[in-house]
Amino acid sequence: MNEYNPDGLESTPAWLLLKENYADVGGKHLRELFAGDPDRATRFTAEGAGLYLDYSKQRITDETFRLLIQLAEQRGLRERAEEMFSGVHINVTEDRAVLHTALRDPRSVKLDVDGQDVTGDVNDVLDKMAQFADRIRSGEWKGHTGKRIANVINIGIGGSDLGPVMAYEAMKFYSDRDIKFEFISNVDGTDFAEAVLGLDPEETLFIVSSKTFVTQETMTNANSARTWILDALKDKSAVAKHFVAVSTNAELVEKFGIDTANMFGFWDWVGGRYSMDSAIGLSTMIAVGPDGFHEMLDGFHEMDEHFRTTPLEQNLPALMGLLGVWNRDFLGCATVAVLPYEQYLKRFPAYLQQLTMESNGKHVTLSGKHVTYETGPIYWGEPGTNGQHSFYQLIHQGTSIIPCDFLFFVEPLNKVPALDAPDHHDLLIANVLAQSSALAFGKTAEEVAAEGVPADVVPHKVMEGNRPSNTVMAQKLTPHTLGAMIALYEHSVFTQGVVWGIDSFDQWGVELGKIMAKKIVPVLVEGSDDATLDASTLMLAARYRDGKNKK
Ligand code: G6Q
Repeated sequence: MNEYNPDGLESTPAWLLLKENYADVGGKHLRELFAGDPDRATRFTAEGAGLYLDYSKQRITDETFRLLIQLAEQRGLRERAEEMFSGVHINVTEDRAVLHTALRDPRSVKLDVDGQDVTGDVNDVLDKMAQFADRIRSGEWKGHTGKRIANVINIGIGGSDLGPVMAYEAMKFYSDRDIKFEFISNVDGTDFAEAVLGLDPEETLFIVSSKTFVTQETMTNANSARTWILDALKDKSAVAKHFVAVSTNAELVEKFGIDTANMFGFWDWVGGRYSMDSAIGLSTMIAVGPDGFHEMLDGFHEMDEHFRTTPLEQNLPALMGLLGVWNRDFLGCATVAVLPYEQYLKRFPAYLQQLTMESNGKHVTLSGKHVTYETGPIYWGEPGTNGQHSFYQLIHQGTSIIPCDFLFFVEPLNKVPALDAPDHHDLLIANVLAQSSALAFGKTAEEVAAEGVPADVVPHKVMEGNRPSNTVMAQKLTPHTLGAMIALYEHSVFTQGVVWGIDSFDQWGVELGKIMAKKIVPVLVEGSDDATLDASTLMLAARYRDGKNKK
């Protein structure tokens, strides 16, 4: 294999040919593409790990498809993926391996990286988590006063929060309904106050989830939680019964007062946004049980294997990643809407925002050169059908093209009777199919006029169409399909990062704001001066202080 050149994208032969291809395809309408090639609805599909992808409504031809596959080959996607799976330090700026895939390897896999028995260590933690989860679920673990735990609260932020919240919501149907789950992330005290409102401290367990155990928001919330417990239970030794930690920092965990026997570890090769299937998923495991958690890991692993071994032409994450590059760099689409037609996936778009945008929101290549093309798009979305009654207007008739990912399941988890009315689920699916079709094919002025619409209103009712979308379909939302779906996006993000030549695994962009917040605290609290701060910030801080003093 040629050595990977992060800066070589624009001289890659397939990239140059894609430019020519865009000159031809860019002006074509999906109506025209389908009329000339109805078979594309069966040809532009792929299946793997229980997921079915229809990308026939993307604005591509066979030639575009062929060139995108060549692009992946010429950018060394396969080889880079092998490097990731085998523990090469592909997170270059932090000099770290990127091994979230090892979190879901079967026990039989042998993987030693940098002198560590990775699979062995992963399984030791999983076993320890399972024992603990069982003790909470069975009521064997008691609080300080002997009551069983009825409330589990995860305290964490970013990668130590979004995965656990999303997974809990997504698998609520399978969760233990006798335990109430809450998630505290924001340093805004309201988040804490509302989460503990009405809860009995004697029945509450806090999981402090922080890889570093220094994150300002998490440690502030953890301190409030300790105060809340101690105010009620009046005994320092209660902390050991009401707090456990998920972290890589045993020293600080101990200093906080948590028994390190109740600390669940992970490693620096698990990035925050890739950590929900590590010990960060402890709340998830308590909710769905060790079996449910392992079923989810199996789903992740099946997609990992699909990504690793399936030819690129049929490879779901590679295809989704490449189509994303096409839409971003050739069609010029700045955002992607993720639209799950599944209420339980209501936090999935928020989770994907971090996964995709923190990973691929980068402006330099691995070698530090400024990119001369667009990288990660903005991801956003809401569950269907709610979005249809708000922002879909802009997707249909606005001036920006917004590619959409529609997600849905054949079997509903809740069959709700609706006598004398069509079935909820049939209606839900009719809506998702209607939306992707309307977006692709639209409605011409002639079609609108033929309905007797007055001439002056016709332009307002024209739907231009030609809005691209993917549709991802699975039989049923289970822990397994959830795992496969998350891995699908993880590897699609990876694919794009390889094409763009960027480091998808660092996040330097979030650091500066954190450092500045620390500097601003004394200005607000003590009124101290800081000549390094800008005039606007100092004015706002002064006004805040005045307001505080007026209370
Ligand atoms: C994710 C990021 C970030 C991180 C949080 C929490 O990839 O690294 O979102 O997860 O800043 O960090 P801690 O787990 O260290 O508290």
